[in-house]
Amino acid sequence: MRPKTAIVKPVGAIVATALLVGACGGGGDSGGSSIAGEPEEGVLRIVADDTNDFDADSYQVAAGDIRVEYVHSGFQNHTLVIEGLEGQLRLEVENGGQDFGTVTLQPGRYIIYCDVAGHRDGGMEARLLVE
Ligand SMILES: [Cu+2]
Repeated sequence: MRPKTAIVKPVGAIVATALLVGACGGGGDSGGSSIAGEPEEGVLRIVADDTNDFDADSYQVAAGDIRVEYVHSGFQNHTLVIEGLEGQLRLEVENGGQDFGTVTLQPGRYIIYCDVAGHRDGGMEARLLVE
């Protein structure tokens, strides 16, 4: 029985570490869908749908060069821009498509929205925390 006990201890430590890492990385991602996956450093993934909404009310990404991935789960035309930085990034999707772009962001709080007429007023905006 003694060897068994000696093996169990290190395994327990590894599991505890994995749980801690998972807790730190999981902030804000309550979706749990396979599309969202693990948050990747420097990548901001946003999903739009036909209810004129993004898949979250707020997003978070590390400052610097950010690859923005805009994914559509519906059919309507949607765009993605950052308030005040409309000239730097404008992604557009429709019919379940995807669009990608890169933008450099300093730490701060931003608002992202869809600039298709009426969509932002209909709630198609979200917060973006860059830190
Ligand atoms: Cu839209």
